[in-house]
Parts: sequence; structure tokens; C-alpha cells
Amino acid sequence: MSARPVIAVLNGPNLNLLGERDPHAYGTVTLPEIEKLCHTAADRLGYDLDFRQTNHEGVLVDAIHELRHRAAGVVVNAAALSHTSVGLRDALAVVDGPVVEVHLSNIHRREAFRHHSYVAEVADGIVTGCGARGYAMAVEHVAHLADERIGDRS
Ligand code: DHK
Repeated sequence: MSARPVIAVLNGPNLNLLGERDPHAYGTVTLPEIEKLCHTAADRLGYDLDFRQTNHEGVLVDAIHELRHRAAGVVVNAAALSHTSVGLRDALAVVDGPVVEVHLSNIHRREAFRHHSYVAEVADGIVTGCGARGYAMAVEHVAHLADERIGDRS
């Protein structure tokens, strides 16, 4: 078992199609490439990475339950579920560590139905519109918040 704390990065529906899906909105970077960016950021900050993607709301809720005590921090791009899922919001509300929401696109510059996020109501921070780099920024910020909570480990 790893001695290093874990940052979880959770991805919701359709994000497995990054690279081919609406590149104007989401860019051309694929999810495996985003995982590498997150891994590099987490590793540099002394964290292991648990990176997941699912197209199923219940699977995402189960993953959050599983990680709620184990993860030092959670980064989440719930994708379309951000705008619809109270269940996901309620699951994130019981996570012990900090939660940072990330979106590739700037959800506030898009259709009105994307402007509200249930996840935002329980997030400690939000990165939106910074593309794939936003994931690395979110990992960095959640690590910073986790470090503050568990005492600076340096
Ligand atoms: C990804 C999605 O799939 C959309 O449903 C969200 C988000 C925005 C993103 O920008 O990463 O509205």
C-alpha cells in the first residue's frame, strides 16, 4: 500500500470522448493525456493519483462514497451531471477533504443550462474555461488545501 496521500480526479459522462467530441468547446487533448497531466502535478506535490471516468451517475456516487475518507482531496469534472444531479452534490458534501470542481470549457460563456452547477455549491474552488491545463491547476489547488488541513508535509 502507498504511503503517500491520494488525490482523486473523477470524471463524468462523455469525457471518455475528449479529443473527438466538440473540440471547439473541449479542445483536442484526450482523457489519457489529461490523466498524465494530473499525475505529473500530483507527483510533484507528493501525492498519488486515483483517476477515474464513468458515464453512470450511480457509479460516480459510489466512487465518491468509497473515496470520502481515503482521498486527501477530490477534483471533479462531473460534466453534464454538474447541472442536474442533486445526488452527486449530496455525495460530495460528505467528502472529508477539499473538493475542487473543474470544467474544460467556460460554462458561464455557454448555454444557460450550463451556468448553474450543483457541484459548485459544495466545492472549495472552481476552475472553468482553462482547458486541460485547468485539471493540473485544480490538482495543485486541492493539494494546497489538503496540505493546509493535514499540516504542511514539507
Ligand atoms: C463537460 C461537459 O461534458 C458538459 O456537459 C459541461 C464540461 C461542461 C466541461 O467543460 O468540462 O457542461
